[in-house]
Amino acid sequence: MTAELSPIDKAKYVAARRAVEFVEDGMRVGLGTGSTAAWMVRCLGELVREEGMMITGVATSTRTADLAREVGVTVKTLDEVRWLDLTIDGTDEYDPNLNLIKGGGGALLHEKVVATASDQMIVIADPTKQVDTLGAFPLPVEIIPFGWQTTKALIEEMLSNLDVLGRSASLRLSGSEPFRTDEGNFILDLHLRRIAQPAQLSLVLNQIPGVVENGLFLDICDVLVIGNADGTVEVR
Ligand code: ABF
Repeated sequence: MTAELSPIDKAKYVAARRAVEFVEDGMRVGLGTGSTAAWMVRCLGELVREEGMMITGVATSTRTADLAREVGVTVKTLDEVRWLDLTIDGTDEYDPNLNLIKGGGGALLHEKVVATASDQMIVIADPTKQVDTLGAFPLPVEIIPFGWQTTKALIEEMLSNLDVLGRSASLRLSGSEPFRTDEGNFILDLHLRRIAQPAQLSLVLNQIPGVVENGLFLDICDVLVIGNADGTVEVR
């Protein structure tokens, strides 16, 4: 599976390969979204096809569900499964406390619901995602389409009272149309550059009525698996 991989894909692959070692026969596993998580889904497919493991996956996006079925992993809904043994997902940023920014792929809401419904969350990443302080990656916030410009203005006003360096929000587009999440919502990307107090920001954002959820994953990640292009892996 690793022939002719670029260095970055090699790093993602080895992180995914190491993370699926946490998966045991019969487990219910939350399946993340993104290119790193896609490697993990392919690795799970190998466990099913080559080792006969029984794995039930709950996908965090339609594209992950499609890939999981394609590689032989049984896919069920969260309502069918109710609770998960573990979730394995990628990230856009991680800090030294294993706090994350997620949602660059647009699936943050399902990712947070699934991770929260899991005994354990394992995050797979490469070293390019590491930061000292969260915020260099624009923070995705899922909002309802109704009154989205008002919600955006409220968020920008709220940001002026918080300890962040940048204060602008942009509507994520897909071509010339607003990007739609799997729930039909919009995403605002907040350009903050440095988030000094992520817990406070997360709480304040989620109090705004038009906001559904934000991409700060705080105290949710239990294990971080970092893959390197030379094939080595670090587990924190
Ligand atoms: C998901 O996919 C996200 O929450 C994050 O936005 C993204 C990471 O993608 P990749 O692994 O392709 O960098 O995990």
